Amino acid sequence: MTEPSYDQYREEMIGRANVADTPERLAYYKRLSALGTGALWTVANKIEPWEPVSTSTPMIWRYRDLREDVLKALELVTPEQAGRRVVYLENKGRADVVAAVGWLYSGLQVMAPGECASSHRHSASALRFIMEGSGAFTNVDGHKMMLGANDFVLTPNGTWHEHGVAEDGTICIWQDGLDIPLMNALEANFYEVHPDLQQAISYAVDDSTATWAGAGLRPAGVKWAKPYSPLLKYEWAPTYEALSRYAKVTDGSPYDGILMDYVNPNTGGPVMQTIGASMQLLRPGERTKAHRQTGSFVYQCAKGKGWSIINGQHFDWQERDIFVVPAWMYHEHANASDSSDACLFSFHDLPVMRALGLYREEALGENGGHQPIMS
Ligand code: 1HN
Repeated sequence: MTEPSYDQYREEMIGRANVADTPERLAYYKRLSALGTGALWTVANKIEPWEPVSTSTPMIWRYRDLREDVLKALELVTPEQAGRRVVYLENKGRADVVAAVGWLYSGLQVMAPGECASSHRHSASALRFIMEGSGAFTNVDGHKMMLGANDFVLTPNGTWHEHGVAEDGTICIWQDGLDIPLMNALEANFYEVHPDLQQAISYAVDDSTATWAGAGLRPAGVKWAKPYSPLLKYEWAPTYEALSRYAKVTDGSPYDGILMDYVNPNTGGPVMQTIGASMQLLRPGERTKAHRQTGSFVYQCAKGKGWSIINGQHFDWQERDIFVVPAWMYHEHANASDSSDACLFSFHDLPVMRALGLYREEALGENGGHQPIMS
């Protein structure tokens, strides 16, 4: 067995640890280790990097590569056996915590007509982005919702939820997004199966969208005290219309084109406490400038085609492809079409960054310099 060496972390700079290994020091480190301790200067530079060093890798999962094997799961397991019939996305650098990027989990769930998975709840906050099929539904705390392609749905932490597909529907595939890795890192993750397996439908179908998605209107006298959005389903048609209308009156962001956040209509803030989500539109031929942020992002192309450059790597994407941007990596997006829009759905952990006072954003300057962006 080779002896450990700490020389690799040395830095030739005042204020940083710079201690060479000597036989006497190595023997000392060994004694400390046997006592369940260590010399901070051997690890200080590693645990205090100058800036965030993500262990996640920029990655893309192309739908045309995955779809057949997602459908194959229908033959291999029932929702009863599997609990959730899902193919999850594993980041090369995050396999140990089952993350797609950073502290975010993502997977593709498939259900056939007439199937319904059992109701449960957990500390993790969750969302769905519907990819294909008709007749999918979800029931969140008794609020049943019918789901169509590109609809965005919340199942906030602590809410009972179950999903299924109506008898007269078609095979449905949707993307799940959760903060499970974060909940496990915080050692705060609980899970419960609903005592009745299937929960009752307690409200009119789609009542949450009917109540809270009014264009700039709020239902008078309706109180909402929970820490997440009372609007649980954000439909695609009004989302795309909002982006298209906004695009007519703004230049948009140099880094993101026409970017709109899904919001909690009760507060104007993010949809859930730990996960935020956005939809952005890149106009025909649009190419954005590079920026980077603290926080991790999972993108899904909802419309059109284009490419992104993430940490210097080029990724071509088209409808339904999913790709990730790890924390503090420069990224820029481009619409590959000169005649139609491209839309990117994304979810991220910026609410966590902001709540903890950790949010930062920086632009890559023309000359390669870095410029902080205040927001
Ligand atoms: C979950 O509850 C769902 O509700 C999907 O469909 C994926 C992955 C890990 C933990 C809980 C769902 C999940 C999940």
